[in-house]
Amino acid sequence: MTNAPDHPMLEFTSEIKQALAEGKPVVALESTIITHGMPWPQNMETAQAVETHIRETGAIPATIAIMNGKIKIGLGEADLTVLSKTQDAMKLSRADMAFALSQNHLGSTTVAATMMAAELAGIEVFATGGIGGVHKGGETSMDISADLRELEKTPVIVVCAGAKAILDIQRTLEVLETSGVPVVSIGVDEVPAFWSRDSGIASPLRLDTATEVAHFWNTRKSLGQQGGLLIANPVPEHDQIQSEIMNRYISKAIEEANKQGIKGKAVTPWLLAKIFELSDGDSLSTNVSLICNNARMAGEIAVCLANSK
Ligand code: PSU
Ligand code: MN
Repeated sequence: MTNAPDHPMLEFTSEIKQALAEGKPVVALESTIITHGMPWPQNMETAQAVETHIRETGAIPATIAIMNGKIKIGLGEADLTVLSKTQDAMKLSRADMAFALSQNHLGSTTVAATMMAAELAGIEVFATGGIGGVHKGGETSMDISADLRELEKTPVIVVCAGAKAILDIQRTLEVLETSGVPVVSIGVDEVPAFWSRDSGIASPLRLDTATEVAHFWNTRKSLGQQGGLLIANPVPEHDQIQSEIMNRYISKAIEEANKQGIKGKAVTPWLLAKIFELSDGDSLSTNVSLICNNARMAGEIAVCLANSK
């Protein structure tokens, strides 16, 4: 049974509050993908489509953002429109979520900040597109996403489509292994690479069904283990972009980012926008497909967990 959460900074929709109090399945969703990951109007359409996919599994979607000094758990259409249209939202991670709350600044949550909010709210399952990780060249730039540290400490199941191929996937896996974070690919032996199903890198673990994931999670918890679980769910075959094609766009985008001196938080959104441009929008349709696919998987896992309680 999930605890009914009562943190003063959390603001729930009544549907989600009731669902959590009754132990019904709820899936958290991030909002950086809305403010920094996709252009208007596809960002809003995708956010709504993702919620519909979750509902179809029997779970309830909870999109998370920082608005009016509160951590909003569940956004209505008006909130979603504000977030989708604004150019002014802060991209928030562990380092700055409390800053945005204290300054009353509009902010979207990355994987790290969404995990923090989900834990506070008592939500165990979270669907996203891709996590942040070790950037290519990260061994010298030290650009390693706070998402990885968050996975180490925060007990949430994160369903993604693997590490984005703009990252150094091997080093990202090494950091996760050191941190004790299990990486489980669904139905495939290789870690999927976001836009492509194959990365050439063997997955540390593989499971085939949501039921098995729920059972693994419950087993981990019964051992008292802390931290998160990363589920890597490959993009549906008919929507993937072959890795050879993708890698060409990625190399070009990274070269240009280095030339322009793009640094810090700006790197991931900048690369995504550049790749969108280079691929003539194909990267965006693939992104939409994989997020919807992850939403369904996360919904199924949340339903299995609720049934196991
Ligand atoms: N994947 C996408 N679009 C995004 C992100 C990931 O397809 O917008 C976001 C997620 O919110 C992730 C963040 O947590 O990028 C990672 O940013 P950074 O590398 O700066 O930690
Ligand atoms: Mn970074």
